[in-house]
Amino acid sequence: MVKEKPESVRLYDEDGYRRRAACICVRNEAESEVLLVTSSRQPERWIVPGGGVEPEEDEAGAAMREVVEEAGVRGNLVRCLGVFQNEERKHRTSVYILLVTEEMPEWEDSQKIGRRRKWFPLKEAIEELSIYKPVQTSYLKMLLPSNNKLS
Ligand code: O81
Ligand code: MG
Repeated sequence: MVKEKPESVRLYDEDGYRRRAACICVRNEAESEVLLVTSSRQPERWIVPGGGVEPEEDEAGAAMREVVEEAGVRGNLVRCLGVFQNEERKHRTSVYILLVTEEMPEWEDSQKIGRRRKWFPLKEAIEELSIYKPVQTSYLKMLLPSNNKLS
């Protein structure tokens, strides 16, 4: 299903959920620091960069495009964490881990809307998101050592 919105096209899955993709940008292989960006609507709040999948791109491509636009970083996709549903907002986000290799000094959203980016220790990022973005909090928690060590 396709629906137009002023600046881009929104795509929906077969259940009517808007399709989104996002990257948890990590600074090193330990995945102990993550990059958050400021909210477009509430610039004092921090969020995981991501956004709507556009026509003729797949989820991984959308995730990498969104972090270039919103956070001004590039890197290598490490793995997909899964698809996370926001029941209240009716969207589903495919979430990837991106190991950052390049931080651009200026990027689309820094210039257009003054969006900022900042590295946070994982635990602090979880705290920042826990009030306003419970679904984003749930996927960041998957990076906690207690959740991803074998043994
Ligand atoms: O543009 C969120 C936007 C906002 C989201 C959604 C995000 O108007 P949109 O639907 O495109 O805005 O709204 P919901 O209701 O779909 O979740 O969340 P909210 O809670 O502020 O309404 O704003 P933010 O997380 O910044 O507070 O994110 P963005 O404007 O910062 O990107 O848009 P999106 O990320 O899904 O889509 P695009 O493709 O990035
Ligand atoms: Mg977005």
